[in-house]
Amino acid sequence: MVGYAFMGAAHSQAWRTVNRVFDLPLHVRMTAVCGRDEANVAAAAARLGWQEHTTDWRSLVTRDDIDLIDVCTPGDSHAEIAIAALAAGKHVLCEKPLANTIAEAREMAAAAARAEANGVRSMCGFNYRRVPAVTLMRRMVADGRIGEIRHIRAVYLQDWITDPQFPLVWRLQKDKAGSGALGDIGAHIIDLTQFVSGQRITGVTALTETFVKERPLPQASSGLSASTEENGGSGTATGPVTVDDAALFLARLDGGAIATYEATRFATGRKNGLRVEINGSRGSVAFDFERMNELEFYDATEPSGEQGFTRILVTEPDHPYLSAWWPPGHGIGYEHAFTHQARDLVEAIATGGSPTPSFADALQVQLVLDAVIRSADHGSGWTDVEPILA
Ligand code: SOE
Repeated sequence: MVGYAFMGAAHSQAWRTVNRVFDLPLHVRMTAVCGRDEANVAAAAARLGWQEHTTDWRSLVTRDDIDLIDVCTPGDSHAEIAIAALAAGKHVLCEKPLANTIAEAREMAAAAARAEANGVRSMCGFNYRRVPAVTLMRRMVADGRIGEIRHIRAVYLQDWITDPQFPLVWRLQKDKAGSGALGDIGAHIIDLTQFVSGQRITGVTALTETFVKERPLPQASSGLSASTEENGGSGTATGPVTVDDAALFLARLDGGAIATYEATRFATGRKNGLRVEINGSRGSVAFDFERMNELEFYDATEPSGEQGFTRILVTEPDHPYLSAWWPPGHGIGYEHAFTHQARDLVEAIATGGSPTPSFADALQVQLVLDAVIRSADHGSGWTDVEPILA
């Protein structure tokens, strides 16, 4: 694994757990973790359960005793690491968004397609697909339970940078992150809604905003937390925020649905408010991450007078992934989606399956992000999503 902050910790938890919960044909050995700082990566290896640590990711991709590289770094290094790993015949799991630019994402998808022909698998880490309620939502939509899809309404709301004194961490720098709320959390709802609806976004009209344009430089940061103080002194230097704080857009999808999307880190009081509602000709489904063990379902074919949103408790052995966990009615949490992701990837590697979302799927999300940015840059004009086969 390369990188060990928030996502690295979540992925490590998954790798530690996956064989203890799921019966899989392969056993995961957590061989080595890589980071830039020797002391910090050594501590991370001990804390997260990796056998070795290194500061040189290139040494990992050429090792014979390593089969899979898990890329948990900021977006600016995804392409280089993932392409080198694929070329060396290693399976790759890469965090989202796939890359910082369309050019990089295209190169990564091409590298993945070449490697796939040699039995090498790759997957992009859109973890929310593997929340059981979301997987169930997709199944119900595919089974026609809500009929023809008309509306998709998706928001991803956080508030961790509302304080203007919150430092300029890498997620607020375009050269490191590619974009702001759009790529970090907007990418999740783009992927999730396309996954659940089975439709793809073809065009958008968008608006982005950066509310706080200058922030204190961080002295130390890890994951989503950072400090502006070092050795007891307070940092005074500031730097420009080069990404969006919020991104809103309308979209059309290829199956006829129309959609609204909102991604922001300025929704005061909303911590991880990912909510998706889909309205169809026969009913509706709605998911809210803050109630992640539930799915709301409205069946418009029920007799009138008996209709109403039903709360399905997605905690039963019949539900996706859940027979491996706790007895009926005992819920799961954020980290489980990562374990399910690890499970699906390991199984695909073992059985020769094609894991999803593939790098090509993640490239398509990247093309939507790019259309949103182009639309916002041109006064919200209607902008087509570039076709995947350019
Ligand atoms: C920060 O906004 C973040 O950690 C994202 O990077 C993750 O993808 C999301 O799952 C939670 O929030």
